[in-house]
Amino acid sequence: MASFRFIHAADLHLDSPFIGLRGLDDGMRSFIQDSTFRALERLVRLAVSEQVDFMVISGDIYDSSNISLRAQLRFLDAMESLAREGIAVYVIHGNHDPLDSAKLAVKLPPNVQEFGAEPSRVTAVRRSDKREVAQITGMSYPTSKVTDNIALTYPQATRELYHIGLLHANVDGDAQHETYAPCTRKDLSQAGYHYWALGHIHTRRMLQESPYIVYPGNIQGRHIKETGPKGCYVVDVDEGYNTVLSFHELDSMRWSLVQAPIDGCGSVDEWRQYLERTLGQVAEENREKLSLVRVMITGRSPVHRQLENGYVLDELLSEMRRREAAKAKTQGYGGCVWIEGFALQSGDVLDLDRLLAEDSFAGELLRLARKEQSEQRLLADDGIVPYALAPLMEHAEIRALLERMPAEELLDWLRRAEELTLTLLTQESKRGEGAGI
Ligand SMILES: [Mn+2]
Repeated sequence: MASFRFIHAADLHLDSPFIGLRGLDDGMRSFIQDSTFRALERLVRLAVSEQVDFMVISGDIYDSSNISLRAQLRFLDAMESLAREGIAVYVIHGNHDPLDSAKLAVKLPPNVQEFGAEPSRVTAVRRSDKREVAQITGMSYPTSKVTDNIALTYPQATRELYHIGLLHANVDGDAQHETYAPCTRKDLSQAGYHYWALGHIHTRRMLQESPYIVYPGNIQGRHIKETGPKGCYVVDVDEGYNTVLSFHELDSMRWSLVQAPIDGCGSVDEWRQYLERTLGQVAEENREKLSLVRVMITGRSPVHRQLENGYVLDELLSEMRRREAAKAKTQGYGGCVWIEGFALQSGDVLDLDRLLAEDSFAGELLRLARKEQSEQRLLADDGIVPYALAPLMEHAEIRALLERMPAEELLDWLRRAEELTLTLLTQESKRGEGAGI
């Protein structure tokens, strides 16, 4: 047995299109557009500087089955750089880049081993002395939709060498991702491998340590649901097969949710100053990166009424973006903060506890809204949301949009509706009192 080191990366999603980002100037757009390529370059540099023996990539190298030539050529470049260093790369393809994808045949250098549509096994060697160190088993998706438990078709481990399984799959049914190649940790443990190098789930996750079952996450976040540091694992295996993982960041721009409560703010400008300070801290913490943030506006104060009025936030957004774009032109994208959007979840000043206990129409409404704000209720046939959406569901295009809408967005609507109705109702009763009714 001999010690060795490898990199486990997955879900590169090269040339991801970043659709749906609005208000970008050309410079910012191309910086964002190139982010997956920059992460790939960093991955190559890391492999060289860490002197790894080989690299495994667990699927979704490319972003779509209609693979761009640009993405293929960049990947080719990266693989050639690794070839010059004598670093072998073992690759499987996933649901985004299955074997039947339309791509031009760019021939990869011989240091790259791509697995086919059936599980197969190859032996990896240590770079320095060519000693055999690991058995690598993997298979690629033949088509984009693989719904069988393919993990069960992987051959059992032999007694020789360290066993690594490359698998693009949804392990233990993560509801946030498509359930391709569904399997359980138990299925994987039974194969007798030492390390399952997974891909597909974009959130970094160590599912188990004995054997290791690991999602490294993608190498560059692509939207607001992919927050936090993104990168890959460098894995060290010693003579006794003791395995140590260390995570390395590869992203050059980072998504995050930023809370900006309005509690205690007497004016929009007071809140704006508070927001500027908060974003200043984000910039400070990410001086080498572009930060892409969604500002969550929470809390209660009279400022809510002004923010609810649309144009205030629209204008603030475009001004803050304009300023950051100008800053980027002079000092680069490191330390810039781009607001992806505002999420208005705040409310006017209301005594909710009193209202909840009150025997009034507003009280009854609040109790009903609270009851509906659970995901089970949201999806229940007799819930208020299906009832309220029924007229819209008759329109085919709107129905298609609504059916794709995540539950959290529907909950957001419900909260906004609750807030608006309560504000109107309580204003109404205040006016009533004033008029002596
Ligand atoms: Mn993926």
